[in-house]
Amino acid sequence: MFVAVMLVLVTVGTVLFHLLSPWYFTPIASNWSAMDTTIDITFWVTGAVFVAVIFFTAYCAYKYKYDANRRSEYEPENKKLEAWLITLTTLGVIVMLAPGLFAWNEFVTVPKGAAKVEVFAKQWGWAYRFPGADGVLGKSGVKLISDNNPFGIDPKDPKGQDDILINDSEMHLPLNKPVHLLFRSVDVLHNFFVPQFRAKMDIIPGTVTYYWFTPTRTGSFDALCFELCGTGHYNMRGKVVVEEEDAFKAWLAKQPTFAKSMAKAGTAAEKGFAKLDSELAKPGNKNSKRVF
Ligand SMILES: [Cu+2]
Repeated sequence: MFVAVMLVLVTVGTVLFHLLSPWYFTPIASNWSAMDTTIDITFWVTGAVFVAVIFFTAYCAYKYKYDANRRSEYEPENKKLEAWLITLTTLGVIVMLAPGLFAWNEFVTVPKGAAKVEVFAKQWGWAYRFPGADGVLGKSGVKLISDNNPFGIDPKDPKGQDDILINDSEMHLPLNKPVHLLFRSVDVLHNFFVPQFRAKMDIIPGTVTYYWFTPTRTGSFDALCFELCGTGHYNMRGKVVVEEEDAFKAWLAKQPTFAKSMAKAGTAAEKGFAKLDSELAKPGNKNSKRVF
């Protein structure tokens, strides 16, 4: 009897703890409430099975307690019980998996007109690229990456000239506008996750992965790398600031385009060379000429 009562109390306590606990998902800030719904359904199904199994165990502990006169029964097959168990298990699995398939279908179907933004992952930080006035991201490749061109954008592609580069872990997005995030990695596997957006995706070197979402409330949200990517993984933080469209546009207008950043890098290099040349020209300097 004691064991049966304890089992029931632990079960009731566990369910109450889940229902009354203050620790749950952080409040959502995107259109992906379907993610929460699928997880809630899983909680309901697994919760019901958990309660049923433990209550049945408690019932057996009480009903079949030790009795010196009782003979044990041997029943290796019970077709009726097996049919019930298989049917119920199948139903439970379908109820848990089917809603996820609908949510996934929506997740990988990007709505027309969603604004493209590239998320650029590297050990250990984030950078971002907006497509600029033409709405198209210029061609890029890891082989083109250099000190002056950290995003590896093809300088010969005219569509890349107006691309806006955010060489910083913080990016801004406009409120209530669908965004199509495209993910590139320079080195290893990463994963871009903003808990409030309920969306995450692996970032794989050599390919471009994506997801889309619509930010539904303003605020500043932490972006985490969700794939163990090396010793600096824990510190691979980003920030997404969701704000009204005007504030977003003002922020974007302050960011440099690819053409501008290349020109700036070029001028800086020229200045550097000029300084070097004057140093070399000083009397007594053994290296009379630079060789590059
Ligand atoms: Cu990472």
